[in-house]
Amino acid sequence: MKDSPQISSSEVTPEETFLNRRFFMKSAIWAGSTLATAGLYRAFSPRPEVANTGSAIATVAEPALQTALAADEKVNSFTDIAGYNNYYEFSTDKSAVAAKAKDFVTDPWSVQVGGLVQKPRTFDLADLLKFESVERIYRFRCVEGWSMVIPWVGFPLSKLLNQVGPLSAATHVAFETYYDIKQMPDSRHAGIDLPYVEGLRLDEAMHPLTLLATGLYGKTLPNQNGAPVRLVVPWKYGFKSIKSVVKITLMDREPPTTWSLANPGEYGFYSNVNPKVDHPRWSQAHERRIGEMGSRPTLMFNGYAEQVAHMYAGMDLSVDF
Ligand SMILES: Nc1nc2c(c(=O)[nH]1)N[C@H]1C(S)=C(S)[C@@H](COP(=O)(O)O)O[C@H]1N2
Ligand SMILES: [Mo]
Repeated sequence: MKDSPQISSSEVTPEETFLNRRFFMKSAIWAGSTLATAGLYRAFSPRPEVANTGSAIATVAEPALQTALAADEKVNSFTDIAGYNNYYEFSTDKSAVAAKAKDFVTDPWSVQVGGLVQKPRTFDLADLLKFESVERIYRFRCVEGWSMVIPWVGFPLSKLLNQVGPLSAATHVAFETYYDIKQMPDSRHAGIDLPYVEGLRLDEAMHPLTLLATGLYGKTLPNQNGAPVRLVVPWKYGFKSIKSVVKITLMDREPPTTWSLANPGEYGFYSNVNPKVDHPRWSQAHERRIGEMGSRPTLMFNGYAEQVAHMYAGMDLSVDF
């Protein structure tokens, strides 16, 4: 998992390439030779015409893991991912978020990590970008009933937590989003208390699937997707994946979370994707994949049951929802 530096996918192409690469990765012949495959991508794939001006982020290859995680599903386009957003600080209108977040200042940036840790520390943007980046194609399921497949770039949250050293008393991790009414004037209509806060149990936070994302499609994260750094927890409803994180605090109890504060009857702390536990106002059995007609069944833990179900053994998921 720690071997060859990989040509960033963004130097190659978007969508087509991700699909091609996944095809190649399944074939042992190509899995070992990223440079060779990158050459082929150039030869076979047209240049992208996406409006992603972010700078490229170098990633390391982790072919075995990626083939296991990547759904055999089409990756959503950059336009879908960066044009249909929930980021209430900027707007409650999904198609308006990108424009309203256009001038959001994400550099300089710092993330304060503290609470029950051995070595509290503030990470600035450069520190965060020093973590070895990987590319992960994850399904992403919003509690509202839509979903996408997103090629994230980032690093496991566990790597950052290991640097600060959680104390043995720590059981949970709290996260907080940046908040500034001057930069986020429409937040007065958000209808939720801000700053946006979220939380995980420590074992969920340390799980290898849990990422801090700094990019997507091989480039810097667009502001509307939570630049410069956001959480991604692919087996939970999208609102757990808190954007533009400025604070991470290790705690000895369950931290408050924005949507359960707003409506505890509708949104729980765990919020694991579960087709058998309906939202009080709608079914969660199916989802609409953005870019597709019709609907598809929602999978238990969003399709990551094999990796995460053990963490919830013995729990009644309709009670601890
Ligand atoms: N700070 C903050 N984080 C947030 C939100 C938000 O409004 N504010 N929306 C959440 C919800 S409901 C979803 S579905 C995802 C959307 O992420 P995306 O726009 O990158 O698809 O972000 C989550 N993180
Ligand atoms: Mo969501």
